Order: sequence, then C-alpha cells, then structure tokens
Amino acid sequence: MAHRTILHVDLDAFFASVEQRDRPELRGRPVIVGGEPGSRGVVSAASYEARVFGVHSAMSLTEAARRCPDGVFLPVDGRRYQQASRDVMAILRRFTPQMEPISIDEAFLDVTGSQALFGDGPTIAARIKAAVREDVGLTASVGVASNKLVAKVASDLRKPDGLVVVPPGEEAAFLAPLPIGRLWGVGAKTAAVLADYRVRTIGDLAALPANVLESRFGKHGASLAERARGIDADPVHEGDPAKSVGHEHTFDVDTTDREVIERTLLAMADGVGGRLRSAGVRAGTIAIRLRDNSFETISRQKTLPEPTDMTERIYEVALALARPEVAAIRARGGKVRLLGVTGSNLGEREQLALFDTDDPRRRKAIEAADSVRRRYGDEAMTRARLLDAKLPAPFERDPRNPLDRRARGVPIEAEKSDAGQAGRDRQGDTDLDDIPPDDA
Ligand code: DCP
Ligand code: MG
Repeated sequence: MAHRTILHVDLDAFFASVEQRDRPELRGRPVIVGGEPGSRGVVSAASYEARVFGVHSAMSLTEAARRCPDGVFLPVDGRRYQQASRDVMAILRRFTPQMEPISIDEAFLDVTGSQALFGDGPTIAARIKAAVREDVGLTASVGVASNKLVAKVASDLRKPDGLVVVPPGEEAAFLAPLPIGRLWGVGAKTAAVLADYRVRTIGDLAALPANVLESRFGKHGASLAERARGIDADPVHEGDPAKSVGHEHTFDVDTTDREVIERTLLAMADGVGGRLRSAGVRAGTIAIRLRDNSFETISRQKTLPEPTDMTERIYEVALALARPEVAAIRARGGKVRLLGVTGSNLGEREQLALFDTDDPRRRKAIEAADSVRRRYGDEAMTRARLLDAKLPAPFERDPRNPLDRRARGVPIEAEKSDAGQAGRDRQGDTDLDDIPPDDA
C-alpha cells in the first residue's frame, strides 16, 4: 500500500509569540506569559529568549522570576490566542480538509491526496510555514512523516521554526537515538518504569522483547513496542476539536454511598464547568457515564433547553441522570466503580448571548472563583461541599487543552495495569501518560 503523508504543525512559543507579534518592542526580549513575576501560579509560555534562562511552561512564576529577573511578565490573554489559533487553523485547512487540531497551537494534516495540487509533503510544509509567517505573523515548526506519531516527534526536534522530514521506511532509524521521553505517549511515569529495564532511548525500547512490555504494561505495552518502532496507524480525524469536555473518576473502593456519589458528581460538574468557561463555550448536552463493579457501563444524556457553562446547572442535570441508574445498581446488589460527566454539543458563548438567561450575579461570582483558581491553583477555591471529601479537587491543569476531542463515542477512560489501586481522575484531554488501549 502506498504510504500516507502526514504533517504535524506546532506553533513556536505560542502565547509568547503572539505577545511579541502584537508588541514589537518585546521582540528579542525574554517574554514570560502567565502572570506577575513571583505571584503564585505557573508559566504558560516562555519565549525562546526566556528559555535560555531555563524558564519553561508549567514552572512556577516565582522560579521563573528568579531565573530571569529581567523577563517581561505578562498575563494570559486567551482571546487573542484563540483568534490567532483560528487564523492558523484556517490556513491549514486550505491544504487539506483532513485536518485534526489537537490543541490550541497544533494540528495534524493528512496531505496524501493534496500533493497533486500543492506539491509533496516537504513542499506543503514549507508553504504552510510561509503562510503562517506572512498572514498571521507567527512561526510554526512542522514534521513530515508517514504517520502521526513520527510527524509529531519530528516537528518538535528543530524548534523554533523547524522543518524535519522523515522519509518513509526510516521511521525506526529516525526515532532510535532519541531519548525515550521524546516518544509521544511516554510520560514521566512510564519513563521511570522503563528506566528499570535500562531503557534510555527509543531504540532501547524497540529492542525490548514485546512480551516483557506486555507483561508489565498490558495492552499499553504492545502499543508501546509498536510505537518505539515508529508504527502508528491512527488516521487523522477530521473535524472540530471542540467536541466535548469530560471528567471521570474511578473510586478507590466501589461504592453506593449517596453522599460520596453526589460529591463526586459535583466535583466533576465543577471541573467541566470551569473548563467550558475558560474556553468561552457552553454545552448544549450533558452526559453521564456510570460503570458498576461488574464493569457494565451505562451512558445517559440530556439535551438542555439552553446551553450552559454553570457548575450548578451541570450538576443538577448530571444528578438527575445518575440517580435512577445508581438506584438500579443498588437494587441489583451492585456498586458504582466509575462516574463521569461530560458536556458536549458545544457552542461559543458570544453566539449564545441571545439565549442568556443566567443570573448575572451568579455568573460574576463563578467567574471570580475561576480567576482565583487560575491565579492560585485549584486547591484555593474548592466548594465547601468538597472540602471534607477525600477526592482530588476538580482540576483545570492544562489551559492548553481546554477542550477535548473524544466525543465521537470514544470512551475517555483508559484502564491501566494498576487499575483499582487508587482513585483516579481523568480529564477528557489526552494525558500523555495514558494512551488509551487500542480497543478504547
Ligand atoms: N500552555 C500552557 N501551559 C502549559 C503548556 C502550554 O498554558 N503547561 C499554552 C501556552 C503555549 C501553548 O499552550 O504557548 C502551546 O503549548 P506548546 O506546548 O506548544 O508550547 P509553546 O507553543 O509555548 O512552545 P513550543 O515552541 O515548545 O511549542
Ligand atoms: Mg507550540
């Protein structure tokens, strides 16, 4: 079969680059987006000039200020970044309809069928980089390969303003010398376990016998072994990334305790609401997922008369959906193992303003709470009802991926080999530590 041509496009120092684009006096200077120097909270983006000082995303602003005292510290201005993101995505769509945005500043493109029109993969990559520079004023790094996995690794390799092409057939050789942490899907936890097997490079991983990986990581192990050899059949999924926002929680101990179940639903409703609000969208449909101790999974959903991003409303709907199902599980002597809440059918808040019947005071209070959370972290602002719960607070840890794209009937949950050890929460984002099993 003829090979595919896949591009991965990722903007360089995205939030910081938008600031430098809009304020020319900041060009060439270390720009750190995230908030006041030394305030609580973390760095969202650091310009490449700031990275020289060792500043990077997710570092505390205090530490960033220590390393880079002369840095220009700026607050996050989400609206401008969203607009720039839309502008870039529109350029990408000119080259193929088979475009899959995976976060605010990156996307996969399958240009296999576009080459007669626009040139081969490397040519299209160069044209995209030029268009993004000229039309949007930003630089992008692009990887070109025969699949998503290798294209993603490639785009990251020569940042900023990189263009890395991996010819078909050279995937494994390209990956082999790279440190294991570069392999998409290997997070810190997986890397730590692999270190026990003396795996340092992707080539080391490829050389491990498949049965070793499978016995240690289960299904995830089989897919790891393939990925280490640069094999990835995942197609580029077209469409809007903003399909749904979801949270799931697997209980430490299966339960029928009403209080525990309701608190968990509230925590998840709050997480979903917070992420909707931070993305500036509302959900028209609320869904729940429930799994019992025999692993039977039930999904129920309700389409709302008016879309919402309010925690209380999401909670109310989720609770109404969950109650009869919990009662049924209890009636047959079962227990609840997993709960999930998802908002989907999303629309932008501005377009929905006509239907705005929310109490403006309530919205103000919620937005204030969100801004405290953004500044001081989730723990600072947890609803009273959650305080005595031994549950992780709802989290909105990654503003990069405010929305997830798992709404196409793909379950959010990925069972791991350590399932059942501890209560686990999942946001509907792709957590790089948790590649869902192939049959997910
Ligand atoms: N982001 C964030 N918090 C993080 C990581 C990222 O708020 N922990 C935001 C800011 C980034 C944007 O998402 O600008 C894109 O994330 P990337 O990981 O692509 O990082 P950058 O684009 O900033 O840098 P790079 O040049 O490494 O892609
Ligand atoms: Mg980027």
